[in-house]
Amino acid sequence: MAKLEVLHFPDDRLRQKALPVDNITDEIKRIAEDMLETMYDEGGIGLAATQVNIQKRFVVIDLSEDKTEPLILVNPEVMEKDGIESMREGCLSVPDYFDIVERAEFIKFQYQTLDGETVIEETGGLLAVCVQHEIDHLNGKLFIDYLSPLKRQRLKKKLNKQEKLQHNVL
Ligand code: K2U
Ligand code: ZN
Repeated sequence: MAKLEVLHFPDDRLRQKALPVDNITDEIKRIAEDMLETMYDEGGIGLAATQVNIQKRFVVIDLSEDKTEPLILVNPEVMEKDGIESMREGCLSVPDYFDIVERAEFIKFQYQTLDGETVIEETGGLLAVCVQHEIDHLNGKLFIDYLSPLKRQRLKKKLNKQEKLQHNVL
């Protein structure tokens, strides 16, 4: 197992559209395990392969308190959406920034397991939000893209200020 580097906004590699997983190889399985270790270590509940610069369509999720219920979704797709919900989101690729994002309240989604089995599920709540957040990553989209231009401008100012402070310290 290994901890992977998580890319941070505004890294352009976060904007790439990931490619489908055609063969679920031992390497994909190993990377998924490393992604779970990285996610747990960073205190997250989801992580997309794009965030660790693997441009392939798979994500890991674990909503359990004791980190014992990992979900590995290969080629996840939302099939149907219903309702609207608003939740305060953060992102391991946008450290120290949280804001309200509107998404579908209920989703029907499909994915392949590491065994190649196709699963179709319907869900709501935090899992629905997390699946949508992670699939956005696979499409090069970040939760900050949903913010108003004013909020995005404020975020960029904050990041520029942090970058200048870091340069002054180094
Ligand atoms: O994709 C990610 O960056 C992982 C997110 C997933 C997530 C975001 C919003 C709503 C549901 C799931 C994080 O694992 S969860 C939030 C977070 C952000 C920064 C640090 C720790 C946790
Ligand atoms: Zn994220």
